[in-house]
Amino acid sequence: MKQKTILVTGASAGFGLAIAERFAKRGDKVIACSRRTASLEALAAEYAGRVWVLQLDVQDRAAVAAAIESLPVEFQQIDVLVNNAGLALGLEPAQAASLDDWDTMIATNCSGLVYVTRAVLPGMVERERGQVINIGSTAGLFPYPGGNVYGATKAFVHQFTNNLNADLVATGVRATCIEPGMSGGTEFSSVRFKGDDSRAASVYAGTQPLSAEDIADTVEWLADRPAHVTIGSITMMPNCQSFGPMVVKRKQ
Ligand code: NDP
Ligand code: 8X3
Repeated sequence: MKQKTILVTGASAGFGLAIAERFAKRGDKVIACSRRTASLEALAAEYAGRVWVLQLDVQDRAAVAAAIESLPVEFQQIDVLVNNAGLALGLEPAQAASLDDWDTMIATNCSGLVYVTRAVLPGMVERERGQVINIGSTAGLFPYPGGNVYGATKAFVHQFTNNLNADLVATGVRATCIEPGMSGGTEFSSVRFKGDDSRAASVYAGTQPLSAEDIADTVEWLADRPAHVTIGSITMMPNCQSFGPMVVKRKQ
């Protein structure tokens, strides 16, 4: 298979690190982006010449444009963009949630994702080749208490992916939204609960959640589909997770 160039946002931890490592290991070229760079540098040291480290806050629109513009020539022809950087903050009901947390989720999960996409897409369309793989969530499909803005940002990711495919029809470029459910072994819940690691661990107690490797499997499979195949979305859940009934509160 031809060597690909893959840009992964949020590559310092969790899904993004597993995805970056998977592609570097199989011989592809990886542009690994996040704000923290220690694990990116470790990856670059292990896979010398195949990993380009990009310290980047996806919320910074000018920095995103400049970073993509100034990639070294051997990393410029991006075949696969994995928009993975994202976070949930808090689980309070909407009437009590922090507006700062809401702003950060919107700025990262929505604005950051569109900044990176807008910077990378013209090159893909010009080359008539490319894939955008967005990491959504089951939270964007199914509501849950406390999911308010986090779920809404992931619903944005879902519909943005659909609308990308509307614009990109017959260009050779396609988009997919992967929508995972409960996934463990990442920093997600620790970030959501602001470092309260025992609360974070309780999310996964007695379960076998999806792992970052499960998500990397799906990204790898998508990247290997032939160019005429567009897969709009993939929903993934661990076997221990399913849907709840509608809630009805009755008067006593
Ligand atoms: P992690 O917290 O382990 O990883 C999140 C990554 O995003 C980190 O590398 C972090 O890097 C990066 N990131 C966060 N903010 C920014 C920013 N402003 N600019 C650049 N990078 C940023 O979480 P997961 O791996 O679990 O989650 C990855 C994605 O998958 C997220 O979009 C999440 O919403 C989604 N998801 C997660 C699920 C789960 O249950 N874990 C399920 C469904 C979807 P750094 O801090 O170094 O910048
Ligand atoms: C992460 C899954 O259910 O915690 O997107 O929102 S959930």
